[in-house]
Amino acid sequence: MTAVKAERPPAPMNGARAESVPKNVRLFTIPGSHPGTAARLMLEHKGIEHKRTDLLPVASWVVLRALRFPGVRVPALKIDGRRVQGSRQIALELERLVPEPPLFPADPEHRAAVEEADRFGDEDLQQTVRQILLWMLGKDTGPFASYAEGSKIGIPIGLAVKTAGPFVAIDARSVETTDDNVRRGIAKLPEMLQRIDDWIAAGVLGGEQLNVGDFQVATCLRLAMSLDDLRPAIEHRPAGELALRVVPDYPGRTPAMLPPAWLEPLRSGVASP
Ligand SMILES: N[C@@H](CCC(=O)N[C@@H](CS)C(=O)NCC(=O)O)C(=O)O
Repeated sequence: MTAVKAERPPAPMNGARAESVPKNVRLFTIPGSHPGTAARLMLEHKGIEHKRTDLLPVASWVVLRALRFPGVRVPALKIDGRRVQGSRQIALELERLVPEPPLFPADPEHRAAVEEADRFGDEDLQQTVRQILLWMLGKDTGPFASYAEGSKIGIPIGLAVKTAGPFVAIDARSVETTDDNVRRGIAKLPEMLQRIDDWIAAGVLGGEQLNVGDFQVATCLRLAMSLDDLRPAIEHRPAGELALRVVPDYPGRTPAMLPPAWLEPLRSGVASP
């Protein structure tokens, strides 16, 4: 576990809000974690200066328990002494502590739609992309190094990659990464991408003012776009454009290795540039 440099908020805070802005904030994440990236972007959106600790998969379970977090998953946030875990819970807590700029729209109908996009990202899309990545890392841990770019994990990255096999296997099992689930997840992607495109067309996502749904969904898409097998089906459609807008830089790249038959359902879903 190694602390990395403090993340700088993008914009200065006005005097009125500065009083209530949390001061002692640390985000615990894992290199390449999509909800971890969502939590970081939400902190930046709120202008909350924070430090970040990058943990290695599975080793993170022990560290988070030792730090008295209730669960073992990242993102986990220590914020002025409180412990908040999970990307959706973190969003709600940030909104409570620092209401402006908002993560949730004020209009109730708009808010309900954004909350549904947030739920969809957290419960459906996140898991689908996680299982696909872990399946691929199970075949070859080499690409893990690229996701750790810019992270400080406390041991040389080459060593982490060499010893990653059993950890990836445990992690993959913990989220039910099986051939069947991965194949089914890929088959569901065209419908999921269409749902995101529809939200963008309806102004639920991709508006001028980014919201919690944008952060939740775009980070999943960016992780999916780091997979050479999936990127062509995403990058040229509104969902892909949103992902690049919300998360211009996302480390990591995994070469194509999924069985071509599993990718068949994506063929018809490839939007023309
Ligand atoms: N839906 C949860 C998911 C949390 C989750 O599963 N995080 C993964 C990283 S993306 C994790 O902690 N994995 C533990 C590990 O890899 O050891 C959220 O958004 O907070």
